[in-house]
Amino acid sequence: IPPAPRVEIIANSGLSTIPPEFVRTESEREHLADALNKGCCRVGIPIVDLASFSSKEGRQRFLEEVSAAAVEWGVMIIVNHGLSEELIEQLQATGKGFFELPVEEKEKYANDQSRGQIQGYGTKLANNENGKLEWQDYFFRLVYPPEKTDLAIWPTEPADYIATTRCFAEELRILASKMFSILSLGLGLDENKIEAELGGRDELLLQLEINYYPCCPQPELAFGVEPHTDVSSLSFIIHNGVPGLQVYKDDAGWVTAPLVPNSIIVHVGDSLEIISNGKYRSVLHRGLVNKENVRISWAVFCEPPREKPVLRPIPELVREGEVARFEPRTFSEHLERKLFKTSVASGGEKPVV
Ligand code: AKG
Repeated sequence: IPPAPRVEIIANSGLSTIPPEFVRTESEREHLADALNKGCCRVGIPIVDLASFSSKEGRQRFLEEVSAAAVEWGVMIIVNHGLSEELIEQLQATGKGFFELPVEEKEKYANDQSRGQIQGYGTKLANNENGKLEWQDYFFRLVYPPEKTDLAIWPTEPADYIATTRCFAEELRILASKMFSILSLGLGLDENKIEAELGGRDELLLQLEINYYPCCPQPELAFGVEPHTDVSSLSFIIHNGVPGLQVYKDDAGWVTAPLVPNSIIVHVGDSLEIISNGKYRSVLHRGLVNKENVRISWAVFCEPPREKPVLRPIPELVREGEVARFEPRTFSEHLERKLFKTSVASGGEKPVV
């Protein structure tokens, strides 16, 4: 099967209307034009300052704040996260540099989805019942732990791509552990509990996806990424300063993520929702595109290993009178369930898993 046509090529071909396979159904695109024009909403995604974790006085309040954000929103924006501004700028420059290479160069790193090989440069195939495509190309790679990465297939251009990505992955791994500790303490659990349930310090994997959303002549008809929840435990998002990410909140609808300098957006994913027995919610989110600016985002998915451990609600969190809301499953089984149950979530309806 030939790879799907690269969205970058379609976008640069000078079309003033987008091909029909990118045009979303009417129900999917309800209020999409409003969302594009509206900018920020009356309620905002919680912003939390990680510096408070090490301050004695503010610590308890901080734990409650983070926990509440994960309970009520399933997403938060973190500042003072420990990654230097310089490292993030380098990450952004190398990712942008890679996508500025000619398509033929990027094709050298193409994945082969027909053989189940999703690592590499690619364009998503239809992932929904209506066969619609997303206005996006991507580069997807396992980046941590270092001994499981295959540097031979990482880009050699830009020249510092590999060094920068490795350094970023090391730093992000430290941040992920810190977030797991905070989220464990916030539920009254032992500090190491959540990370241990997800496979432990040595087993968790970090997958980096660089999402490249070209300018779109009809942004009110398309999605950069359709509504979905992440299968990961936590996902960390950095972007190039172009708005587009929206998260769904029950009482507020779709909320646009604001631009907060030097911040990282953190999503709760399905794996954490399962082990927390639904206390932390896996956030439904989507990505919009626009006419004027290319949007790039770096999403790091922190995933448990495929076959072990079994993900199940942590017994201490299933309190008396409560039921376990999720059946035990391995990560691999969860992926399979989700594939079969992908529904056309549009007006904020969360796919059932
Ligand atoms: C994903 O990669 O799963 C995303 O949702 C990307 C979010 C974004 O581009 O901000």
